[in-house]
Amino acid sequence: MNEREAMARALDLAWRGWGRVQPNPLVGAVVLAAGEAVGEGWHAEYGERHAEPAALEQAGERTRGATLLVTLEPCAHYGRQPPCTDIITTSGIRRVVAAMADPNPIAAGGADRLRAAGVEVEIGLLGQAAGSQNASFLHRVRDPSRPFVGLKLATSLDGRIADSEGSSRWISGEEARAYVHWLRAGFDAIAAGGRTVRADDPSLTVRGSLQPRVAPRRVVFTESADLDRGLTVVRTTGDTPTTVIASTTAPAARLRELEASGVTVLLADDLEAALRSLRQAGVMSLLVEGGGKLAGALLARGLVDRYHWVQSPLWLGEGGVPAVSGLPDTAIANVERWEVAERRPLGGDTLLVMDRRPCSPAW
Ligand code: AOF
Ligand code: ZN
Repeated sequence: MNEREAMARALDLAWRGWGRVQPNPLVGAVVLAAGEAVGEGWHAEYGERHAEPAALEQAGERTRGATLLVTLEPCAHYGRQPPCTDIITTSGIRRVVAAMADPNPIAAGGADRLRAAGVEVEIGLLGQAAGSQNASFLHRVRDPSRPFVGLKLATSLDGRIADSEGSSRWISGEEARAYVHWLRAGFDAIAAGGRTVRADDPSLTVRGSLQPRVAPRRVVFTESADLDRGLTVVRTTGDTPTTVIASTTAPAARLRELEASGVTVLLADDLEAALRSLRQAGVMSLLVEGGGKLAGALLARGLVDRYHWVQSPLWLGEGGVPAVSGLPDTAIANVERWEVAERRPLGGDTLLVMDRRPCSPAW
């Protein structure tokens, strides 16, 4: 195994923390000695042991003179965990390769500390992939104005999210649904627009094999606050908290009724203000699952960072509900092209993950 392969393995290991470590980063580490991976580690649980000491412990005595590959620059601070730099320098590791620098100012500086202790350090191997994997963490550190916003839509080949009768159930297959539950587990909140909630009565909960450390809260964007008390997201707010974002002009009686049901109400007159209040309320990442109006409004304002598109092999026709509505026309000469982060089959469906901007890592 060479260093690049070991870093690719470290990136794979880091995914094991998905759903368990946010808002902290996904981190994986591999100890490479004489071309062999002798230790593997990952950050498994928020606030608990970092990836580096986990990999070093597995390598035992074989850390002497070995190389440590890690997806993020080792931390140099006392947080919930002691500094990884100290553990690395006493382990006998000779060389550290990090995929990206730590953008977190409190923990950064690890590379310099290691170099001062005589360890060789290189930063940047598979940096783009590491930045993409930790897009939400990078966003949290760099942009305090709103959460990282993911948009997930399952559409027909003709770009519809529901048939002409408004039914959106079962567009995608079993594997795509399992993916969505896995995806939800890694976000702080799952959102939908009021129309979708009224039409589909979704539960917006995580029901896959991955149990998130904290169940994402549900968020409904509805200017009118017109949500019946019998709707699942309202009825079950005691189990999984629901936040309703309504306009300041929404009827006060409706707002009181929702609050009496245990729902948190936030008032905002535009999407930017709505996202700002969510961030202030501790939502670092938000997964929006439709409908087409909310998706279009967010996209039109440049408020979507990543698009998870599940494309299903069927046609729904002219009367079907468009996946995205209200996007302003753009001439081809002026379009912004999105960056493909991932594409793969999900059973008979196809997943495409795209970023509005490349997630440039920090170094
Ligand atoms: C992690 N897991 O494997 C690494 C991290 O509060 P602490 O001590 O857990 O420190 C969190 C910071 O440490 C985090 O924001 C990141 O900058 C750095 N590295 N964090 O949670 C890890 N290596
Ligand atoms: Zn650390």
